[in-house]
Amino acid sequence: MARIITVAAAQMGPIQRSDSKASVVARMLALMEKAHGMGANLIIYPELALTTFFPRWYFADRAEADLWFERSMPNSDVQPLFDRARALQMGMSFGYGEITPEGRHFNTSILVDDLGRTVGIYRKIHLPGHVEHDPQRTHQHLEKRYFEPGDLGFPVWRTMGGLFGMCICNDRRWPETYREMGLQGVEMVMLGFNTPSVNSQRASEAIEERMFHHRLSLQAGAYQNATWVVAVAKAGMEDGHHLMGGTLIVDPDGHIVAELPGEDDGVLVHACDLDATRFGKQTIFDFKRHRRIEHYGRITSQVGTIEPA
Ligand code: CDV
Repeated sequence: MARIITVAAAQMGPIQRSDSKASVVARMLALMEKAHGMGANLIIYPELALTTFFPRWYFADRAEADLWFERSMPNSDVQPLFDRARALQMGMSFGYGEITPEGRHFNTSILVDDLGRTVGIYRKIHLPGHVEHDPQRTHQHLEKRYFEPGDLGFPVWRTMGGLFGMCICNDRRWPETYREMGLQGVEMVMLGFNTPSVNSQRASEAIEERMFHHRLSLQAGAYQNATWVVAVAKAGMEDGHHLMGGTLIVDPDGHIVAELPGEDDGVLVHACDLDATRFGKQTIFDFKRHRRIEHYGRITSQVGTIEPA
């Protein structure tokens, strides 16, 4: 029997530094209405969906960046999203900068179920970039300055009739991300991303190459863990810096089943059968039968490469 969740990957075009949060929320609401009209019961927005990708801006005084962060979730700015999603009985996930009551900073995504209840949050673990201003780069990527690595691991939640997990942008390039969730039986991994179309340390790298690595990572993660993967871009020319698109949905066999062209606000909807994860999980990636953890010690005991003498 099929267990269908009709998912909407809600790509967002650029958000300029000068854009108000109200205007961004209005755009997200318009995407939600469109997704509902297309039959979706879960909508996923990008990483840092409420603001421009602010880690490209260097503030000598770190606290000046705090204006980009949310001190509570939900809050009055985003309440219309929560209200409308609940009225439409639509689950929802989006990314935002989080400041905790203790003043800690995270790059976070929230998952809300179709009854409007917060299921959980995920805090980005693989933070790319650097801490200090780097004049060698074509542009700054200061995630390591503004966020600390997530402290919640990679949780998977049983909700909305399935097993759901989240990761954020650079996390998608790391096999450990998917395997941590795969070991909890994940059936759908949701992620948002802001990926510059230029490699700040290798200007010759073509956007096609960056798109190739994006697809490769998502497809491998889906196949090797027999899970759906839904990846949602913030795209286009943002504050003079270009972010690539590539919003897409991968099935549990690793095939891209839907992909959104363009770099504007747009919705990609696909009916995902969560039971399609069964075959892979019960055969070639039946972890219980086939994993050989006695040979995997380095994966958790060692960070960098140690070459043999
Ligand atoms: N927001 C990101 O995590 N971006 C990275 C870039 C810097 C490579 C990414 O993995 O897409």
